[in-house]
Amino acid sequence: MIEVTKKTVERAMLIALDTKEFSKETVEEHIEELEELAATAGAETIFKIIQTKRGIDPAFYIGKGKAEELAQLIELNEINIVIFDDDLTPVQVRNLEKLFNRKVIDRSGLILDIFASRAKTKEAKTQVELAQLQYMLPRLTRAWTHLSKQYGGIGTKGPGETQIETDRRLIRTRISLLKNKLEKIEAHRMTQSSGRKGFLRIAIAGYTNAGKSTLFNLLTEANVFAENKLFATLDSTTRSLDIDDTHKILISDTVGFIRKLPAHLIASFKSTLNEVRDADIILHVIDISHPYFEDHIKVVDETLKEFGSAEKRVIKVFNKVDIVSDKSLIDFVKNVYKESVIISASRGINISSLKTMLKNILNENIVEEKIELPLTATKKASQIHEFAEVLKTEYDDNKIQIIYRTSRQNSEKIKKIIAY
Ligand SMILES: Nc1nc2c(ncn2[C@@H]2O[C@H](COP(=O)(O)OP(=O)(O)OP(=O)(O)O)[C@@H](O)[C@H]2O)c(=O)[nH]1
Ligand SMILES: [Mg+2]
Repeated sequence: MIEVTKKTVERAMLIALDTKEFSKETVEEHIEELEELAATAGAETIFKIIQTKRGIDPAFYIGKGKAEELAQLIELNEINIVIFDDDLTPVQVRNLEKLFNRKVIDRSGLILDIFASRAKTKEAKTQVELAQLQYMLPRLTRAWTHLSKQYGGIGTKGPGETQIETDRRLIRTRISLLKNKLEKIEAHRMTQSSGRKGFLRIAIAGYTNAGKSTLFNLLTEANVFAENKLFATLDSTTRSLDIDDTHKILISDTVGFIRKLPAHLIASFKSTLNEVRDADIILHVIDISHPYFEDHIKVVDETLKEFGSAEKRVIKVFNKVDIVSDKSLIDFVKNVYKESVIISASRGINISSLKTMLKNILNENIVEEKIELPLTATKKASQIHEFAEVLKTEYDDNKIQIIYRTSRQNSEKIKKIIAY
C-alpha cells in the first residue's frame, strides 16, 4: 500500500481595514497583494475581509463586534492563521489571538517570515534574524509564545522557540551581537568594493517580481535564481559586464521592494542595499504588465528616497512587454516616462536599446586621464588608486606619470587631491 502524505497548507483569513483614507480599489489592491504574500509563505487564502470603519479600534483593530463575528467564521471553516494588512499593536495581537484562538500576524510579520525562509547566505540570515528580533521584542508576550508552540508554521520561523522564551535582556544582547556581525560583514564588503573605483556601477532595483534577476542573468550570463514568487532574491550579486571592447561596468542585482516594507528590514538590510546606495546609476525595473505598476513605481521611488538615493540618475526599465497587448499603454509609458526603455527580459526584446543607453551613459560618465606628479608625491599617487582604476604608472628621472580611468565624480576628487 502506498501511503500518501498530504502536505498541510495553512488556511488563511486576510483582513484589511478601509478607513476611507484610500480608495476602495486601493484597499482591494493591497489585500490582493497580501494574498500573493500569503501564497509565497505557503498559505491558502480562504477569506478576504475588508472592514469599513472610520478610525482604528485600539483594542481589536477592526472593532470587537466584527472580531466576534469573524471568530465564528474562523471556527467553522477551520482557518488556522489570520493575517492583517497593516501593522497591529502588541495589545491588538494579544486580544485578537485570545478571541480567535488562532495565530494572528500582520503584513510585516508575514514579510519577515518569507525573508526568513528565503535567506540562504550568512549575511542574509543575519540581517533577517536582526529584523525579526527587533520586530518581536515589543510583541513578546506569554500568549504569543504559547500560540507559536501550538500552531507552528507562518510567523514562527527564524530565531526559534528557545529565543522566543528567553527574556528581553537576552534578546537585546543577541541584537547587539548581530549588529556587530553585520558591521564586520559590511567592513569586508567595503574592502572588496574598493577595487571597483574605476568602474561605472549600476544597480538593478525595483518592485519584487518585476524581473530584476531575469534581466541581470540575461545581461551578465549569470545564474541568479528567478521565479514567479515574491522575494526570490535576498542577496545582492555583482558581476562585470562588457559594454564594448574596452569598457566594463559593474552591475548588481538586489532585493526587491514592496509597499509597507518593515522598517526593521530596510535598516538591517543596509549592507545589501549599499549596492543601490553606492551605484552611479539605478536601473529601476518595472513590470509593465502589472495592473498597478504605477503604484509600484511610487513605492520604489519612496523607498529609494528613504535611504538617500533620491538624487541618483534612474533609468526606468519597463519589463514584460511581451505580455502587454494594449498598445495605448505602451504609448502612454513612452510619453510619460522620459528616460526609459521598454523591454522583455525573458524574451530578449529591445535589449540592444538598453545596452546602447548604458553605453552612452558610460561615455558620459567615465573618463581616462593622464597626470604627472613629482617623484616625491608618493602619497598622492597612492591616493589616486583609491579613486580610480590605474591603467599605467611610469617613472622617469623627475616625475611619476599615471594614466587612470574613473568616473567624472571621482575625477574631480582626484584633481582636488593633486592641487592640494
Ligand atoms: N512574461 C514575462 N515574464 C518575465 C519577464 N521577465 C521576467 N519574467 C518572469 O517574472 C518572474 C519574476 O522574475 P524575477 O527575475 O525572479 O523577478 P525579480 O524582480 O528578481 O523578483 P524578486 O527577486 O522576487 O524581487 C519570473 O517568473 C520570470 O520568469 C518578461 O520579460 N516577460
Ligand atoms: Mg530577484
